[in-house]
This record gives sequence, structure tokens and C-alpha cells, in this order.
Amino acid sequence: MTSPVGDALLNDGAPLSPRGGRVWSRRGVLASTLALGACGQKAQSAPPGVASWPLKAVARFPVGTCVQAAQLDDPAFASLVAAEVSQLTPEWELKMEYVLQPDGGYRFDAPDRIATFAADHGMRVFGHTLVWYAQRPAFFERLAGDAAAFRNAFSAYVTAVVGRYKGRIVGWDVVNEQVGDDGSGWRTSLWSQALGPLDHMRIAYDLAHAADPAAALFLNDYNLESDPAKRADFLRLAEALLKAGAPLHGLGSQTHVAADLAPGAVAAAIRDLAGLGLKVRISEMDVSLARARGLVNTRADLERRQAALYAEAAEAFAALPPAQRFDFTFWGLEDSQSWLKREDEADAPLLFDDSGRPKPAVAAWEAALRR
Ligand code: 9MR
Repeated sequence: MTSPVGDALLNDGAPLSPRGGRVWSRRGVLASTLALGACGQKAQSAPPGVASWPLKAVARFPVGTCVQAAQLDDPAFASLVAAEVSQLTPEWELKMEYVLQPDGGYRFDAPDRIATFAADHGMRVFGHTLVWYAQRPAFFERLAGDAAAFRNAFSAYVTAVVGRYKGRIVGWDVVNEQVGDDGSGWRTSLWSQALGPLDHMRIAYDLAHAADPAAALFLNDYNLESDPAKRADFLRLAEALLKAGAPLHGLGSQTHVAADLAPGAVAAAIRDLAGLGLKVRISEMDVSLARARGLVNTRADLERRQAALYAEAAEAFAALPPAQRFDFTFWGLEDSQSWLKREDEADAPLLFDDSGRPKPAVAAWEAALRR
């Protein structure tokens, strides 16, 4: 059996297999990629036109998904994850909302579990996220009047979380979503008010770097494709951090896009971000059908557009210099698990359907990598 990309596989060293061995039922996924007696044979019941290889077998860069620890209790889903991707990002269990307790203590049970699953399967882990304007834990609110105590607790948090996973987490979203929408500049947050608009970020990068010098440190944000003014602010922030001496190693574009996004916008954003010469991540990609208000098309049209956007992202990312391609992460694998379902139950933004079957977007994403 040969790989579709010859010896250029970038994976965990585990044997990779064509997806054709999969039995197309939710529970049956479990047996699929491991049951390689069926190597090379297409399952009779596979939907026509679906891709035949795991995502990570086709990509020359790490491919990731977010996960929640409890999702790994589902053997079928755990098997899908193990078969398809080479990197995991805790979806929320490395955020302050989970790690930081009301009394200032920390809990790491869930992220530890994800890290163990990743290690058991030879996968990388990415850390998300240390500083996020959207989180205002009561513990820090209470310290806001005491500058020294606030700074100490903030420093202790970054040092403890990054230090715990030293050597086990390959990179961190140190600062997440710090740029406002529509070119409105940097956001005001609990952190910026207590420690300074630029300083709170610089301190976090410095401490994260000290806690794990080998970890790649990122700045991450959303709507960088649809909002060029925001993208410009994002790049200016990255430059300001670099100028201030922060150990910023890469830029992450979440790439939560809607199916009616103009063709070319995703590729333009990826190229623009790469222009700074830092590492680049596609950090949370999904393509919402429900948010595509600009299209009055059929569901089938939206799904075609969804596949095209995934392909556009894959092609643009693959075109970057290898040293800049840190990883391509999807914000979930199965539609049923997407955060976008909370907004609209009918949405189906991911690569695999509710039963773990690959959608046409998988074939499109993989085909783009073979071009
Ligand atoms: O998908 C995540 C959802 O399950 C969490 O409830 C939420 C709050 O922690 O965060 C979601 O992930 C967000 C990510 O952390 C940052 N970019 C936007 C993502 C979707 O809201």
C-alpha cells in the first residue's frame, strides 16, 4: 500500500490506512482504520465520492481538532480522532473558566486526560488559551484593586499552566481575540486595565516562554478573512509585540467562516499573515451553513461552497513555506459536536457528519493538498 503523498507523511508514526476500511455506522467507525485487513478495499457501503485517506495521511503538516475530555469516552469518536488527526487542542478545558477555581486554585484533570490520550496516540497537543478578554474570573475581579496581587496571581497562573505541560504542549495561544472588530483596535479587558494595554500581553509571552522555552507562542484571532481592517489591526498588534521584545512565534487565524464568504478571502488572509514571516496556524476552522445569510441557495449549494472554502484554505496553507506551516486545526470533526449547533441546530459546519462519515468537504480538502 502506498500513501497518496509518497513518503511525505507527517504523522505520529502509527500505521496509516485508507479510510475505505470503515464501516459506515456510528459505532462501526471504531473498527475502521484499525481493521486493515480491508486495506485497499473500499467499504461497499461507503458514500460515493468520499475521500479514501485519513486527513493526516494526506497533509504534509500537522492536522488537528479540538476535543473535550468527555468526548473521548465515546469509543467511536475516540477512534475517529485517532485515525484522522495528529494534534489535539482542548476546546475549553485549558481556559481559565475551567482551570482556575474560585479560590485561586487550579484543576488539570480534563486537560491531563486529553494530553494522555494524545501521548498514547503519538499526537501533539496545542494549548488554548492563556489570556482572553472574554474571561473575567471572579478570583481576578476581586484582585483588580490591588495591582501587585493581581500581577502576582496573573504571573503565577501563566507560569503554572505552561510549566505543567512543559515538553508536552507544542504551542500556546498566549493571547486570544485581543483585536476588536471593524478596525476598532485593541480590546479593553480585565487584563489590559490591570496590567496595561500592551504590557499584559508582553508579560504573558515572557512568562510563557520562561516556563517552556521550546513551546511556540501564538497570537490568535477570528474574522481575519472577512474583516480586512481587523486583519490590519491584528498584524499591527503582532508587530507591536515583536517590537516590545515579546517572544511571539506565530499567528493563528481561527477561520470560523460562513459558506457565503467571498472566494479568495481565506487565501488572502493566510498569505497576509504569512507576510510577517512568523509561523502560521489555521487554528479553529469551520464553515457555517447557517450563517451564510448572503446566499439564498439550496442546502446543496451551500455544501458545495463549504467544500470549496475548505479546499481554498488547504491549498493556501499548503503553499506556505514548510517552516511556517505550524498546523491546520478544525474546530471539531463531527457536526454534532460543533459549538455552532448552539446557534442553529441545523448547522453542519464540519468535515464529518453526525455519524462520523466524511462529507464531500473531506475529499475537497484532500484534493487541494494533492494539487
Ligand atoms: O467551542 C468552544 C465552546 O465549546 C466554549 O463553550 C466556548 C467558551 O469557552 O469557546 C468555544 O471556542 C471558542 C474558542 O475558544 C475561541 N474562538 C471562538 C470559539 C467558538 O466560540
